Amino acid sequence: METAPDTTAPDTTGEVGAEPGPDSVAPGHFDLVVVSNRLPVDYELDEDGTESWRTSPGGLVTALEPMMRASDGAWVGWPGVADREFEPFENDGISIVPVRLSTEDLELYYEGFSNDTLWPLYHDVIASPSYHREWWEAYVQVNRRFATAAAASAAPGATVWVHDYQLQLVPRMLRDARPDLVIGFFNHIPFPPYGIFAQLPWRKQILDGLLGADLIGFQRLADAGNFSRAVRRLFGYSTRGVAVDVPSQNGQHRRVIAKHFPISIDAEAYEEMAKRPEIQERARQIREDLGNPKTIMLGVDRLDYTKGIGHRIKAFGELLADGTLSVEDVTLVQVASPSRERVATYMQLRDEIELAVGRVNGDYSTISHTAISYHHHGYPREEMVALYLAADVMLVTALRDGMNLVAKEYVAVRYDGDGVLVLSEFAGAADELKQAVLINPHDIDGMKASIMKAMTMPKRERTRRMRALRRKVFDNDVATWSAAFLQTLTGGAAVPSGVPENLVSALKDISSADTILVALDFDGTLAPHVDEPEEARAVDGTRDVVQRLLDLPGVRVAFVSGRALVSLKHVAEPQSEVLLTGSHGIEVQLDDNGIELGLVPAELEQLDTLARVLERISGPVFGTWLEQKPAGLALHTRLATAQDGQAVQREARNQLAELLPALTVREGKNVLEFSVRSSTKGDALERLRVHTGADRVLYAGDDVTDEDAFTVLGESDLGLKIGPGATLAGYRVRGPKEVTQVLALLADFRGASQA
Ligand code: GDG
Repeated sequence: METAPDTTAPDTTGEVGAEPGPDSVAPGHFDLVVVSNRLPVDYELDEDGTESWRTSPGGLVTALEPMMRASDGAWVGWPGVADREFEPFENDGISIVPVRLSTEDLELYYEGFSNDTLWPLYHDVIASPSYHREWWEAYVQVNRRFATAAAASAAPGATVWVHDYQLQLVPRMLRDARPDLVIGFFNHIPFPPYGIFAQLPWRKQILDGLLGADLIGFQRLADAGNFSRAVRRLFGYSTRGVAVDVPSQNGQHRRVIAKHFPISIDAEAYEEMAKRPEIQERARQIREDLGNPKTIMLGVDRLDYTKGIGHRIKAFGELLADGTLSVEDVTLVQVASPSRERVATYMQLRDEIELAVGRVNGDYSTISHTAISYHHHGYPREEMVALYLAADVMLVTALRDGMNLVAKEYVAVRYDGDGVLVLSEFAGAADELKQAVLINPHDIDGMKASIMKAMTMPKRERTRRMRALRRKVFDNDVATWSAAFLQTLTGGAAVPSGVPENLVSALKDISSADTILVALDFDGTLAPHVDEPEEARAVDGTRDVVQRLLDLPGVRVAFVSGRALVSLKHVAEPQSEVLLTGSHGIEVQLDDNGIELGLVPAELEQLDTLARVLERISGPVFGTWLEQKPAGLALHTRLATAQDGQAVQREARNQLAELLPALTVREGKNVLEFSVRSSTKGDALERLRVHTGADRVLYAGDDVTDEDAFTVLGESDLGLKIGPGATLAGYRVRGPKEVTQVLALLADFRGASQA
């Protein structure tokens, strides 16, 4: 049973310590600011006392580097050494803004709250999360420090991209201090189902912290769903598809998008390394050093309990024990790179894994053949690539993993089209890499059978699967990932003119549907915005191209506007076959030409009550009058004295709040508008889809209210955003002129496909 949401506002962050807030700093001058716990550079101190900075070549840096350089970017984060203050500096074309962390911060905020509370909680409580109020307070304080550094770096109107679970409060802190910023957040780890998330004593503060962002990115569709559900349960905010409407103080809503953006790797760089002769030589060498077994299996993980290393060793040990595998034929290479070594659970895990490895090796290794070649080290990237090349079977058996980049790296390296990937369903990568051998790591017998399947898979099948996997990884590499995120977040600062190539292909594709509905917003989409709404007119050529579409069989055209229909008809002068919806879907004019409100009996009854109450209140007061509105009434007080006007409005509000609490009320200058129906362009579009029975829909719009329509589009529909700004639409053009070009192309393709 759903419990009633508790809608009391959370105490976002609490007043903790004397940390200066982000609102007390002056803006900086960077247009793009990335914020992550760790900087992309490590501080190093040589034995002879020389200090230096070494770039840590993570995927994120590779992905963001070109954009950071192009747009005057800064990176805010911790440089990896405690208790040291560093001035901002420039490294390889990127400005680096170091944030200081004390030894105590590391213990409480990082090892404690981040890695011993949030990490296990967000990974299905595989290990028990610890909850300590002291850790939480440190988390708040350190988040505030990151937010302050980001606020001090960001130029007015800049874009700030915050990364990962260590910094979930930063978006809200930043928004409160700097409402001018465009704020994105990406969660690299899973977001847990509500039943688990609800354990967190500070669950509301965390959600509220994240909702400070304009866009919250997750790895999987399921993660974004879990987040939206938590928001509904805890705050009662309305969510629709990927959109979350967060009430703001002025009675309006701020729209936050929570959507999945599966992260990836720099696939080409991995392939390029794999092709280097010295790395291929190294792969051969590894094989030889292992005694040239028939099959090399490989596991590469941070030594973490989420990675299922123990389950993997158990399955492998049992295959040796029951004689299915022989140590002469197979070796498992396990790289377990050191991780979080000061957290107790990780110390214990290391003991457990090394005990298990020791047991298997003790029982089955021979002098010439080691069952498990185990390495508790970090290796250079070149060595990892050589290992991937040498491995016939790659084992990724995570119990829960946001994405798992190792799986994608293995695929990128195998340009020879060989090698088999065994992949856990519980890794985010499984959503995309469906041609891997997918396993449930909890099912040891199932995993053993899958390992055998991988080992004995015929070459043809191996190649077929690997080819498909490679296409996936190369089509969505890390550059595509970051571009998609930033594009959704900012809409691209400037939208180029013309019709982009991918939109042309999408138009060609949609043109062959049996029936198409072309639904178009008017202001800003067909007509440029003007100061006087009644003077808006569609750009030249619109009428002709709409006529061309209307003349084609199986094509319906609709205008979907926020204007009242009377006004829409006045400015758009639509042909009679054009279907119309106005007032955000409250008014509808379909083929029968009559304006229809589609009010249900309960709404008609409310309308009656509304009219009665307003007439009674306003009737005796000079200078007030009522105006009929679609699905409601407006109470005008412009010609009454200020005192009378206010009294009438107050009385109307009070009585109606009691009698008809579900009414929508909009306040204008000397006017109060009451409506019995709240409707969106999404509702309008769904109505039109049913009416026309269209198989596929093209919807074009420029405004935030058009996002409601984009939300209801399906996979095979086409959403077209006009102009810049965050959007759910898959395509974008600059302005109304481009819209006529788009419609003309659609008419051309449709005409050609029908010919
Ligand atoms: C988190 C999420 C998500 C490992 N050992 C060595 C080494 N590695 C590299 C791998 C890979 C990376 O570290 C590990 O990435 P994963 O994705 O596998 O896992 P997490 O560290 O847990 O990362 C995860 C990721 O964030 C990104 O969003 O996919 O789900 O948990 O690149 O190659 N690299 C080198 N030597 C090693 O010994 N050079």
